[in-house]
Amino acid sequence: MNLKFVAVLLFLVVVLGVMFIYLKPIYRFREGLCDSSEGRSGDGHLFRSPDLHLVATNGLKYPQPSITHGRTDVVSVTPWLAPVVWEGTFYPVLLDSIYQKRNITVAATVFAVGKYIRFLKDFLETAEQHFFVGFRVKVYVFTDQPNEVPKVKMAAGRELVVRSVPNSKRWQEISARRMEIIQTLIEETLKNDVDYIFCLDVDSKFHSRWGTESLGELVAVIHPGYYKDDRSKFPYERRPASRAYVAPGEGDFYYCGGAFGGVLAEVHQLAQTCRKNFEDDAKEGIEAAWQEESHLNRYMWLNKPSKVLSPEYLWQDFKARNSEVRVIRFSGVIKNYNEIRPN
Ligand code: UD2
Repeated sequence: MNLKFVAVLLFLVVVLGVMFIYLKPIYRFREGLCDSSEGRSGDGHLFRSPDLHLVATNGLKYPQPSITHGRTDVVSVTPWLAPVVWEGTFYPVLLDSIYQKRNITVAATVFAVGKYIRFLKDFLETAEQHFFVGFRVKVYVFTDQPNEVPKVKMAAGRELVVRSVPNSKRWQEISARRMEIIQTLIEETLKNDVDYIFCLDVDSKFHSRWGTESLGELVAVIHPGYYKDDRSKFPYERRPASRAYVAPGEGDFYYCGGAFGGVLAEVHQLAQTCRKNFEDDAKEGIEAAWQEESHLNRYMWLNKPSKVLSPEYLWQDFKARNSEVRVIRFSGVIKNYNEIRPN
């Protein structure tokens, strides 16, 4: 072997060694990023590659924050810097550990008036399986038929409270009056007792985790019917005479009336404002296009939600699932409006 050959060989060994030491972590980093977009279960196991994991002081492993982490196929932050929660944008185990330390209580309200009582059993049973499992939960059912409320076994720390409300000849009235009842519930019962509240439609079922990732000061859910549309297509109230009016060119998302929430003070403010605007409109003979949903949309335009939930948090069973919707957490069941509504 001549000396020249040995020198070249040595040089190559050194270069390859340096490449191995410095490039391996980069390769693994990329590998981790690729893994991060696959194999999500919706229940906590987001990542397969252990290489990226940092060990927190409490022993939890979770991915290092990264601007490229998460989703690139959907909007995951608003222009006012509120997160838009999609599967893959959060780490449930970490979030749960943070809120467990705070020992929070979450309330849910649901109205089952007239024939809508038939939806209650599925709603309650699936909430037991998926809604804030492992946390203290109080579900408030408002109904005109308290004796018909199904007996659903609640886990330890979870409670069902049934309250009577009158029926009405108009479904619009039943739907819109929820704001008034939520306002009163917060004022008279929940203050000092509950940390967060979610107000949900009864004709719906949970299918997958709805948990701490949804918590925020003021939380709105993007309506599954309009999340791909331009704002000009949103069914906002368009008559300037209504207090729910949203002018052309205004509006961020079209939000659902069927799910919203947040801390008590924020939801109280929302419910009080929507109720007052709905009632003041009624005195002038106006009812917004989508009742309290229209008022909620006006409210959220003026008071930006601090957290926005993707349509995973209120899908509609009659819609085929789109590819960006990796998990359906809660969805409205198919119903025959003519048969169940009082008018
Ligand atoms: C949308 C909204 C709903 C509401 C409504 C406009 C979603 C998924 N739904 O749904 O929240 O904003 O537009 O008013 O965003 N209810 C009864 N008994 C009745 C009628 C209604 O209990 O006879 C309650 C029940 O909890 C129901 C809710 O009111 O889930 C809303 O009524 P809906 O489901 O008929 O309203 P819908 O499908 O038009």
